[in-house]
Amino acid sequence: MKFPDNFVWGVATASYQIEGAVNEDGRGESIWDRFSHTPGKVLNGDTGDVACDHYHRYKEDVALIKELGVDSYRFSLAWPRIFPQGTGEYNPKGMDFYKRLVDELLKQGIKPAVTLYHWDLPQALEDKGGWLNRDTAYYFRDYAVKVFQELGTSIDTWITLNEPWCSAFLGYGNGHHAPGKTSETDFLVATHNLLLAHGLAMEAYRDMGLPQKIGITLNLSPYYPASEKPEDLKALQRADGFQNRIYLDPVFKGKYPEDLTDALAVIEPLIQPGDMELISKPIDFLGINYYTRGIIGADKDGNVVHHRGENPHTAMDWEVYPEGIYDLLQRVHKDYGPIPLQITENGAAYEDTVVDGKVEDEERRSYLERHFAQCLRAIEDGVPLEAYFVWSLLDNFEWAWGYDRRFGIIYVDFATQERIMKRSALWFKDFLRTQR
Ligand code: IFM
Repeated sequence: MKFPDNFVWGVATASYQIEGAVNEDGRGESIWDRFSHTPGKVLNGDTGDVACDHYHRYKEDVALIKELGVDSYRFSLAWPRIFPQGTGEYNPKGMDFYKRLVDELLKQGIKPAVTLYHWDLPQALEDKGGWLNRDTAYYFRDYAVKVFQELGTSIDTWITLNEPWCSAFLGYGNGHHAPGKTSETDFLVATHNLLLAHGLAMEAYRDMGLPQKIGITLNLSPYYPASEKPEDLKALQRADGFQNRIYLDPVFKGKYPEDLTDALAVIEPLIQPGDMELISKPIDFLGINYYTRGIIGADKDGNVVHHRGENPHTAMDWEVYPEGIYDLLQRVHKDYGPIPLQITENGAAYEDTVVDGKVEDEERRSYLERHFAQCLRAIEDGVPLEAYFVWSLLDNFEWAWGYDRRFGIIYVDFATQERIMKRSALWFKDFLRTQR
């Protein structure tokens, strides 16, 4: 496999999943602190209180990133470190942590790719309605402006939101994630406010005239029909609408999908003049997080049913389907391009064990290799894919699964905080050498 010379290789993480230090240097409470400390919400009662202790060990972690030989490191900022109440008083000490991290990355020649929002909303804003409150979008814009001012041109790539579907649906629709609300209507309200937040940050960024790339990251899934029966095809269209097009269409076309009539009935009254223009402000690239495909059919009442694929599944019970990343890239390119694309997350959880100080994670290594091959195939077939980030650098706090699901290419012993490069990391390192 030989990727283009200017292709960007990276590894990715997110603030709440790795930082720990939740009470240090003036950080405010986030919805994930509150949620993870609520009994029954997270497997084994795990919390992000310590996580990978990255807040204190960031230099060691940057050294590992350097050793891998990647070009870029994608991480997110914890909004409540910077504005402990979400709005109002700024906390320079919180920002200083990210300045130290960015300095260290630049010192090591690694390009910082920063996500502004990877789910850790300040709890104080949730207390005012969170993403159900339109004001949150404006608070997000103010937070983004402060970050742009403080970190400015030292950042290579900006990402406004990570996976708004997860924030909206898992957070407000089915309640699996913080803040744990369960309402279909709320999912849609949150969707619009999140997209508005993205649009407002985009506008502010362009107004500031900053030269670096900025985009949004969506978790997209290629969907395949369980059969060619009309009812299955109809279910497929609906599933694709609620997972993919409900974010892609507003961002690229400035409108919500017309076939989702029940969703539109909720969203349309929320749209204020100018909203859709903001949401569809041109982005420099689209970030795509890909993990698996969906096989969709209908039940006897026409409801969407997810079928199980025949290939091996990961520890998340997600089917390994590398061709899906190719199909997805082609589809986005065809339906929404031309637009540069980045795979901002791809990876797999497996039950890793340490034997004689080593972690032989052949399944993860093979998962990565097979997905790389499909990415290269997409590039060769004309898709403007410019970057790929492995999820994740480190084993970390996997949200409602706590520390039970390991996605890292670097093993973390959470009792001692020892890091061990797994076989997949060593292979990735060798692979990167062949690309130089
Ligand atoms: O760990 C998450 C990440 O925070 C967002 N994308 C999916 C990953 C695996 O579930």
